Amino acid sequence: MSERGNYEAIRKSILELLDQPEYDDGSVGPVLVRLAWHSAGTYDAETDTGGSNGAGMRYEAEGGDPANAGLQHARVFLEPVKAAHPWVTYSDLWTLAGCVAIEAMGGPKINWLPGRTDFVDDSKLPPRGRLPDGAKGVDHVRNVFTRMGFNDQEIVALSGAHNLGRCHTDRSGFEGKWVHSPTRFSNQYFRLLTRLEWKPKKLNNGVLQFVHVDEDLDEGLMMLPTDMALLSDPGFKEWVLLYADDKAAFYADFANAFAKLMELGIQRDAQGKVVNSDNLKGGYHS
Ligand code: ZEM
Repeated sequence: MSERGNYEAIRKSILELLDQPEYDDGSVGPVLVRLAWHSAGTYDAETDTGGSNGAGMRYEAEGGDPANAGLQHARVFLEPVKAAHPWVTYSDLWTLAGCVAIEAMGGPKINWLPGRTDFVDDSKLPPRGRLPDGAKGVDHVRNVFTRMGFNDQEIVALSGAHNLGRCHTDRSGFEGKWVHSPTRFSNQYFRLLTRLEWKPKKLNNGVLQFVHVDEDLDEGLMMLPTDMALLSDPGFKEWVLLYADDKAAFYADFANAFAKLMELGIQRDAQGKVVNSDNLKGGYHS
């Protein structure tokens, strides 16, 4: 029997590559989550452009967006999975990898559905600059995520992904991790955001971030200006406070919001079959 359509086999292959002792904090999970998010986060609800369909990051127009710096590492890690299961589309692989990584790192189960296409529909290509800029503030964060179709509660829940991974000076200009255990999904990001004292610090490269200075630690923790923005707006702050206190609420809301993120721009019929992946006019195949 053909393996085509056996997404359990894909999940297994992804799980097997997550632990990489030489890479960052020992797992490629965080950067896979970021790949999934950036593949989908270009979506614009009004024009129905962008989103994970098409896996546009394979091409320079989207892959070369400075916001996507570093994500080539995530794509390279997934190449053996694609090679072992050539029938899976990149757009399904990247989104599924993010979900599998979240679950494997102790996060909630994400409802993920297959069916994305790798056909690139030129009329759906997102311009650069659709992804959020960590140096900005409240209005920017709200505008970018409202454009995708998210409300304040969903924006804050999604931001809890910064419990995972770290910033790399050579990718974004920011440096450091948000929590001490960056390969373990939890609500620690919200707890630290609300309970520690954060001070602005200008890095040698001129980039401004926020740090918690702890003399007992070799390495301090960090927050982006956009993370701090979640505290300075009442509409965001109420959710930050809730998620700091209520891990179960965070897990449930994160799972819903991340599943919704992975579905942006994907239209399905009542049976869950994608209806806008076939017969794309003017598309080309990888
Ligand atoms: Zn992030 N993110 N992000 N994010 N992100 C980084 C890293 C990671 C913003 C942002 O500028 C940055 C969401 C929202 C927002 C992850 C997941 C999700 C980095 C560091 C920056 C600068 C990149 C580097 O240097 O490698 C901004 C401004 C956001 C909204 C306002 C959402 C939503 C996410 C998923 C649901 C993850 C997992 C990482 C860690 C990546 C890694 O390589 O470790």
